[in-house]
Amino acid sequence: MSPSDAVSAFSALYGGEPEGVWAAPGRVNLIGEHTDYNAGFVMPLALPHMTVAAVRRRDDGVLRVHSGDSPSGVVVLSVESLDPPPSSQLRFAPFEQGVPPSVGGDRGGWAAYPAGVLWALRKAGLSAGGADIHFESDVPTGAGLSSSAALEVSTGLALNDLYGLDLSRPRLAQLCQVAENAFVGVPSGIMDQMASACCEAGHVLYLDTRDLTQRQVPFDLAAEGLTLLVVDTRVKHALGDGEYAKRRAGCEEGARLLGVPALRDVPYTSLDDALARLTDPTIRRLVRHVVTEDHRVEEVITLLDAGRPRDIGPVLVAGHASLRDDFAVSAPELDLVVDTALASGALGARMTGGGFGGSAIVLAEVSRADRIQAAVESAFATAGHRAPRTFPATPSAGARRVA
Ligand code: GAF
Repeated sequence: MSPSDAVSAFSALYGGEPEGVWAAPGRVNLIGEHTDYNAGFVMPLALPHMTVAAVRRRDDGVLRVHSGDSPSGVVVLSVESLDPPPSSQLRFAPFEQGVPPSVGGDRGGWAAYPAGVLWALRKAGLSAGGADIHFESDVPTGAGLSSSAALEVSTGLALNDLYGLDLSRPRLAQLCQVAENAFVGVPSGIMDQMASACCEAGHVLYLDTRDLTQRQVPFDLAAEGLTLLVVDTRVKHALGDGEYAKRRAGCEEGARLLGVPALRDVPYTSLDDALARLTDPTIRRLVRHVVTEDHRVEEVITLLDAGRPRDIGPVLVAGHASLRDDFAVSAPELDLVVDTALASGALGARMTGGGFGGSAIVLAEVSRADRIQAAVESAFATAGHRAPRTFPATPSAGARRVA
C-alpha cells in the first residue's frame, strides 16, 4: 500500500491534493476469542496489511467517500443528515454486502463504515465536519482479518487529526465501535478497533476489554526460529448473519443467570459450580468457552513473559477445540487447516477472529513452514475447497499518519 498511489488516485478523482494520508492495519488475534464482549482479555497483533485513506476537509457539510476496491463510485452524503437506521431495521450487514437504510439505495454498503465514524464523532459532541476521502486497502475482506476496523480507524484518525479532536487511541477505537454497532448494525466487541488503533510493531497487544488497560508484549518469533502463519480459507466470514449476535446474546443471558456483570467475572476456579447452576446446554457451552478462553489468555501471557513461545502451541489448539465444540463458530475448512497443520508438525493452530469461515493461524518452526503450507494446500485440493491464501503474520504498526 503506497501513500503516493492513494494521493494520485485522490487527485484524479476529486482534483487537487489531499491534506494527508492515514493508514490503519488489519489484525489477527493470537488468543482470546469471543471474550471482548464479555469484558474479558484478548491478544491481537496488527498485520502489515492496511487500509490507506487520503483525506481533505470540506466546509460545505458534504462527505464524499470512494474506495479503490468498490465498483460503486463516489458515495456522496450530507453530514447533517447522517442517521443510523432505527434499531428494528439494523440488518447486521456484513461488510461486503450490507447497505444500511441510512446510506441507502445502491450506493454501496461499505460507505456505512466511514459515514458511521463521522456520525459517531459528531454524536459524541465533537466538531468533525465534511471530507473527501479516497481509500485503498490490501486487507483481505471477509477473511476475519478486520478490514472493517481498518476502514473505521483510518477514517477516525484522519478526522481526528484534521479537525483537531485530540482523541486518545482507546477513545478513537470506542467511537469506531459505536459506528459499527449503532450505525452499521454489527454488534462487534472492541478488540478489532483497539488492535488497529493501538498495536505496535514487533508486539502483541495484551488488552483488558473491560477498562481498556493494555500492555505491549514483545513478540519476536523470528528470533526464536518460529513463524506465525495466517491461512485465509477464503470461505467468506460474515458477522452479520445473526449467528455472532446469537452467541453474544447467549453469553449475556449466561451472565444474567449467574448473577455477574459479565462472564469475565466467573472465576476459572469456580467454573464447575457455575456450570452446575445452568440448565440450558447451549448457554452452558457458551459460558464454558468464554471462561476457559480467558484462562487460556492468562496461560499464553505467562508463557510469553517466561520466554517460552513454543509452549503456547497446545493452548492455541485447546482454544480451537473450544471454539469448534463449545462455541460452535468454526467451519470445516478451518478445522481442516488446524488438523492438517498439526499432522504436519505445527506447534499449534486455531481459527482466529469471529469464525464462520475466515482465517486460521498456525504456529510453526520456520524450517517446517513450507511443508505445512504445502500439506494444507494439498488437503484443500483433495477436499475440493478453493485454494487457501497463506502469509506470515508479521506483528506490525497500528494506525498512523503516513503522508
Ligand atoms: C469479531 C468481532 F468484531 C470482535 O469484536 C470479536 O468479538 C471477534 O469477532 C471474536 O473474538 O472480530
